[in-house]
Amino acid sequence: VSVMAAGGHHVKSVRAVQQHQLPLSEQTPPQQGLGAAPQRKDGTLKVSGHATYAAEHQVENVLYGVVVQSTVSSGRITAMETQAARRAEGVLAVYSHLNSLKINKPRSIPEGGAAQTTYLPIQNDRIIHNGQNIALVVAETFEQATHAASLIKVAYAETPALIFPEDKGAKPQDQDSLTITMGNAQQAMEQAEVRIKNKFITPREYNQPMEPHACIAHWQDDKLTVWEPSQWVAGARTAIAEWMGIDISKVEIISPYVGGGFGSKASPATHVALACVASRELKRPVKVALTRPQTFTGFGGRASTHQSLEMGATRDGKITAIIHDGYNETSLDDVFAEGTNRVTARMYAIENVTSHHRVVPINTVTPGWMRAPGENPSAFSLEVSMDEMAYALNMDPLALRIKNWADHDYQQGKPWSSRQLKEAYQKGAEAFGWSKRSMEPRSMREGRELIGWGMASGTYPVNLQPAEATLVLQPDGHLTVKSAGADIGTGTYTILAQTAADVLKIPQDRIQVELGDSRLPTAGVAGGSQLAGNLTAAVFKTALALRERLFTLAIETPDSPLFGTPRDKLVVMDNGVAMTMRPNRKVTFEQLLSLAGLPSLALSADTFKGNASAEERDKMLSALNTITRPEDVSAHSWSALFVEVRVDEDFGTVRVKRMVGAFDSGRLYNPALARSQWIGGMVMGLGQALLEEGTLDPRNGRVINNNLADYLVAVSADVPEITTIDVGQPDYKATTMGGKAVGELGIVGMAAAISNAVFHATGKRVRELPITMEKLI
Ligand code: MCN
Ligand code: MOS
Repeated sequence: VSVMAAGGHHVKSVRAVQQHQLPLSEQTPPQQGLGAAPQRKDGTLKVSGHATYAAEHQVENVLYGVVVQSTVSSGRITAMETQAARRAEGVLAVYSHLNSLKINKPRSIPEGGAAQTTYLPIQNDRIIHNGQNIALVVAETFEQATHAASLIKVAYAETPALIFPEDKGAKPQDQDSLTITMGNAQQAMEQAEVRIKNKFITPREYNQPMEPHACIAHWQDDKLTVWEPSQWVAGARTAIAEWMGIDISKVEIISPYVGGGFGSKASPATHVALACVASRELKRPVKVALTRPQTFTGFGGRASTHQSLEMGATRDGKITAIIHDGYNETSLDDVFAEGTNRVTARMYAIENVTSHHRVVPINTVTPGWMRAPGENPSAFSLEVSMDEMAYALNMDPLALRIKNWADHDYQQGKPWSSRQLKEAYQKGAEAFGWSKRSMEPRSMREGRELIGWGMASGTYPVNLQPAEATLVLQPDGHLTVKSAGADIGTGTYTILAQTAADVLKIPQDRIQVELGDSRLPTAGVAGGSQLAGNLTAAVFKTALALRERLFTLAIETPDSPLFGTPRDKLVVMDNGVAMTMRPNRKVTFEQLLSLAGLPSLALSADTFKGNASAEERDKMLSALNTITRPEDVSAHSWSALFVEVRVDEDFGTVRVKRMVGAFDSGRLYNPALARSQWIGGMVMGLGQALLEEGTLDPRNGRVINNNLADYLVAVSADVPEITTIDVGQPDYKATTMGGKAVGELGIVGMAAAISNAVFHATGKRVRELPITMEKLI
């Protein structure tokens, strides 16, 4: 495969391993089933503007809500002057703590709920962070609401704020569940022949999907419909029902298209609560869109992390101990842990590891998920440390990794479900030309440019949640696949059609997929890189059941041409059921349904264990603590990343010249989509390495660069040639369909690979992201 990337650069994809055939595969239409790469179902709709995003939905009589945010970090609101706003043209209401609309406390994610934070806007005068949602102005037009919001004056009684986790008075809290104790790290460290110890910092980073956070809430006849971009409609429904104090059956979430989320649309943010209560109060639909600056504090991005990592090894390169401590900031009200030791004890064969993670409550919005929370900063410190250890030992960084190969999961004491990481090292190194690398920093250059080659490894676990699916076959051979799961730009629409096509041999253009609606068969979160595995499993099971149903009809319907045929002689093909060796003995779906007197054939199946009640199922899919992992094995995706950077010697500017990623994500459901996910992660990692950094005003905690002109993300011009290599093998111990995590894998380790390459180019170690020019000159 060879296509043009966004930047106009050539992107190569190398197929290293042939995909195994589906166990149940008969002749699948070419380029249609799992493992093929048919065009994206939603592709044309999206590029032609026909995919309707939440706030674009046309609702009659809609009102516009504009959020007002605080301008101080800590204290109380002493006065809020809203009269001018309320009198302004078109304004229906100004809601604040002064005339609060009741919002109930939701259960937050760590408590087994679905809300990202338990903070409740406009319930009282308390300020806990700058940019906090403190009022909602509702008017007939967006312009009127925006103008009226600008007329509101707020006075505060400020109290000293904790702006940074290092501030005096900030109190770190241990996260016991993240403590790792293996062997005796202290003793092993003392005995180690070579030791390194360093500090690592990653700054605040912000999810900035193209579609900002914008919703429409419509309260009607005691029911609430919310058009909300959502990675998880079951979770959104639960969080909103809790806020509103109503039953989940009264709430419907509609979210067929999501313009990116990267974790930030896992749960509805608090402006959604404001839209919902305002709609109930005013009995009209209310649309609320955060402005781009408001998205920097209307919900949390990646917390800044601080880590100290000490590593000990023998002279010949056997790593004997790691002592690793990290912390991240969280809000005053809620605990969000960006577990800095998520990969520390997993990646290599290390017997002695001690590690702690802490959170430090400060005056900030509760941080949230951002692509590979935990694994990402964890891999940064570990993989830069590996490079530093390689230099301390004068050993090739790749050779050091292979020397410390873990043949099983040392942390959990379990076998790997599959681990094609050596293949990734090898194929990646080969494609990159790693063997031609000189060890010495500053030893490669072209004119004024220093050339640096660096590498790192990444990993992401396999998570599991059950799901339901419904398939409806029409007499004309059209099939509809239904699931509440989301497609946030990942390809869910496409892979579910592929799954059904694989079993039922129906061509793609006759398959319609309906997603992202809480009325559809329930599904879990598009988060933790698991939805693809969870939903393909549910659709596969349903499709098999539907095929069996068709066989039964063919065998048992009196006038069927296949009446009485042994079941094992039947196949589905060409829009119908036929006999294996005698394709002329055939009945079309249309004939069959008509003979059986069925207007259509609908079938549902699910992957829940046992006979969970409807209530238990809802609960399972609206709480994140019900996510499981495969039991007897340790299942993860793996990567080896190689990069070349060019550093301008005089200016210290870093450009990434090329990136090679070799990935083990198990079986790929759609190699084109998987590659697009991997390179998306790599590009986001590039931005993290070189550009992304939320900057706070130390006086008041304001996010200074709260816009896309000042908060820099990687754009096409930053993105070089990217090669991806698939080294995965189907892993049926990990998931039913054999695939492992894809969505977040590409970002994990990327910043370390770039930092390592920058060291090779310049001889300077940058352990604090992003790697900007002032850190290199
Ligand atoms: N896939 C595949 N083979 C597999 C697994 C996945 O071909 N074995 C492909 C499929 O096209 C699938 C996609 O990869 O739709 C992602 O699958 P998966 O890894 O299961 O991830 P989820 O569907 O759960 O998606 C969420 C994941 C996360 S957690 C973040 S964060 C992230 C990511 O996806 N946010 C994204 N990728 C994103 N991509 C876009 N465009 N926008 C985001 O907001
Ligand atoms: Mo992804 S950060 O798990 O939504």
